[in-house]
Amino acid sequence: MDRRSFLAAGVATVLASPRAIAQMKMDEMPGMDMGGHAGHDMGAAPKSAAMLPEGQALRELPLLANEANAPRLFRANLTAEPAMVRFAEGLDTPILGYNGMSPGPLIEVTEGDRVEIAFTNRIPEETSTIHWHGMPVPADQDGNPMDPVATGTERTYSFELPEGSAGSYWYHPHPHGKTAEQVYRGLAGAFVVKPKADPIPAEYRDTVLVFTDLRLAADGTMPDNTMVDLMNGRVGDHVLVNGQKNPALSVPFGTKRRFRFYNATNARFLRLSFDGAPMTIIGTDGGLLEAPVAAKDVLLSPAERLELIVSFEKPGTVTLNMLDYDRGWMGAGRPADAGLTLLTVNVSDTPAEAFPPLPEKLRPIAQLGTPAVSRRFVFTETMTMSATDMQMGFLINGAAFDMGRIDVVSKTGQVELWEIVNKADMDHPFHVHGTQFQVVEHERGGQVSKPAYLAWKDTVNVARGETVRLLLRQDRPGRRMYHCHILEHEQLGMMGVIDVQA
Ligand SMILES: [Cu+2]
Repeated sequence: MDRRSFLAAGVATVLASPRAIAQMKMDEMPGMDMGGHAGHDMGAAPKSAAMLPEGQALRELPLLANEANAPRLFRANLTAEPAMVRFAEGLDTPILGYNGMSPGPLIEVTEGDRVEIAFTNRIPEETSTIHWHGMPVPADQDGNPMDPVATGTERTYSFELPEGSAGSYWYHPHPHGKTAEQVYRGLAGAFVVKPKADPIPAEYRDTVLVFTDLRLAADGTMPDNTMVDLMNGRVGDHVLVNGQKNPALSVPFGTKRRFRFYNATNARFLRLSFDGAPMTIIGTDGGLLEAPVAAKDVLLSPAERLELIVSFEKPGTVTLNMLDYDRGWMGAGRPADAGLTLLTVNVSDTPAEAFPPLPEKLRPIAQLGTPAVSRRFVFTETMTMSATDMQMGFLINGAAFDMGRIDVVSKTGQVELWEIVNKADMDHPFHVHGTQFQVVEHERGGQVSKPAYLAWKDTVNVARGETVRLLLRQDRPGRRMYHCHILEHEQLGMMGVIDVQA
């Protein structure tokens, strides 16, 4: 049965029916292969009973300490390890943390720096890696699934960050078959590369907000992924900001604040707006735009980042809220996100000292030139069922990920046009390792539209039924991954390998 006829048979009804759920328990189904994790419950996750405290002062992410005593060198240790945290009163939650925390410590370096990070994997019985999402690092330093770090072992990642690479990157595990679980259990952190000369006035400060997603069972533990999670990507009960639910920030009125938004969730689409404070976009995944762009709301698909300036012009309460966004959903449990408040800003009636204006020009962005080759990547979803077996696939050009297969051979320094065609019923955020690309156009229903601004990005949402065209160049040789950043989709096959040859 193909996926469409399966949908026609009523996936929502099937998955919502307790009898069907019992019958479809995956561990009772021989041949079920959902990425190697047996025993998933077929139903939508039960709603969490846990109440999380709100309104605590927004915590600043602790900085990862630089242990080097030399200029232009950043040397530090990161350990992935089990930890215990208390999200809800009276409930201990086992998580995975970097240096015991989630999100992991904030890494802050300056373009031109050399980075050496010793990584220790203390996750029991699992391999892991650290992938430097979006960063221009050598392929063998990029934490690919082909380079696992075994439990109980250590390796050092080292790379140099070239001039012009300032941007809002992040780090997370990328081991084969375990990325989704290790990330939702807590492994993700922000990695900010600062420019040598920052055009944004220092008075605006620089506040990193890492959005993560949390689902807690009544006993405080994090439940395993369900069938619905595997189809849609895991969406929890709470969206956290720097590990807190709806924390509070206090500023004097007249404050202009620079925020870096990070969507570090497995699968949650964040359409966000400040109620009562204008937003201006100044940067994307790979750094600053050419000029500021005013925005009423912003959409961050999983793994995307934005830099924003928010003006708190009037005393009172300003909230950062989620708006509705329909990214396509299979089965029961579509999250009702519209109206959720992620952050509360208390704007006092004491006026701030005068803020210097935002510059009209931020930095030049050179357009990538005429492409030497064009490539086409078609996303499809498949679902097959028989009396004893059910298989789902998330495919690129008809194939599921195979670590031993090279899907694309490319050349360093060559500009390429990549056409990402989403023929599936869900949005899929597309990510390529090792470089930043420029989106050229979107096409949907025969309508072609240009992006609102030229920008460096490493992740772009490809809406269902949409085609996104982008220009890209890989400057370093080696094997690079490209994949959907709904991590459950990546796990179920929506990933490929590009071999960039020198
Ligand atoms: Cu996807």
